[in-house]
Amino acid sequence: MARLPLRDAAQTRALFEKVRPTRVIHLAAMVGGLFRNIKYNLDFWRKNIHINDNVLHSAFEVGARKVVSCLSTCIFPDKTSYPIDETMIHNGPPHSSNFGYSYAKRMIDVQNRAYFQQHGCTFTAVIPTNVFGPHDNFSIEDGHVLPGLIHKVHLAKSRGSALTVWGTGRPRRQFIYSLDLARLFIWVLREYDEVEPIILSVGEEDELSIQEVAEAVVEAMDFHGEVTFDTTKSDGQFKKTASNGKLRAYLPDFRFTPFKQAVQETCAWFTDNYEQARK
Ligand code: GFB
Repeated sequence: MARLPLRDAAQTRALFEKVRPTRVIHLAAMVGGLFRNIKYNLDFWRKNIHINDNVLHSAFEVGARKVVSCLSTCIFPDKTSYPIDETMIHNGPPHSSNFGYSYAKRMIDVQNRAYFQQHGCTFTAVIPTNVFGPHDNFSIEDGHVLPGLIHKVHLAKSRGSALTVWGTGRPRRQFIYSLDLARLFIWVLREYDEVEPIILSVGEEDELSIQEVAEAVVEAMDFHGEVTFDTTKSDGQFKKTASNGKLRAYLPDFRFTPFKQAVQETCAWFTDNYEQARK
């Protein structure tokens, strides 16, 4: 995967001048799981603000017809009613663990509205829940919970040691398989014409506890060792239950890959590609 100099305005502009895209899917970001966010709020804020402004403004300057950027359900207010929907992004402070990332991502929505107001641009954003799948970042320290647990189980199996799940296992999350998310991105790019963002999520009823997620990984990896919980580690936000009502109004028949199947496929990919996997 090529690394592009998107933190630099001139180099980003030069890239867009060269390619002159008519449609842009903007995924570039500094990202990480809970524990990376806790450590680097300043870097998450600065890097993402620079990347987002450079990408959006370069797209505008070369006349791109559409830009679809990527937000996240972790940017929603921490203290809120549930389920959370697209109208609630700016209703209160995000969880303190990832305020740098969250405010930087919220500003994409502000910027999209401003491009529409001043120039009539169709720059929009999607709001996925926790994404996982093949080619993820399986780093234990920096990555998200699902790839982190897959890597930990792999190591526990090879060392004959216990699996340690961080936190209490009680927080709840909705997960989306990266292949499902990719299909939905293409739909948004082609068919979704609102500037208002749209949540891309499985239903509220499909939300899982971290303990249930660990159990799914243990089963998929055929792990028979001990499972412990390190409650000295942060739980992060307890939950961020999102409504997929808007998505369902557009796409009532979209079928998400069943969670256990998606976990199986991701575990198999990691095991088969252990040497090359990002970790
Ligand atoms: O995916 P994750 O790191 O991020 O999940 P968030 C964190 C939850 O999983 C916490 C528990 O409740 C952790 O205590 N957990 C258990 C683990 N074991 C592990 C492990 O081995 N690794 C990790 N990482 N967690 C992120 C945001 O929040 O959500 C980001 O910080 C991002 O900004 C992402 O947007 C989608 O869901 O808590």
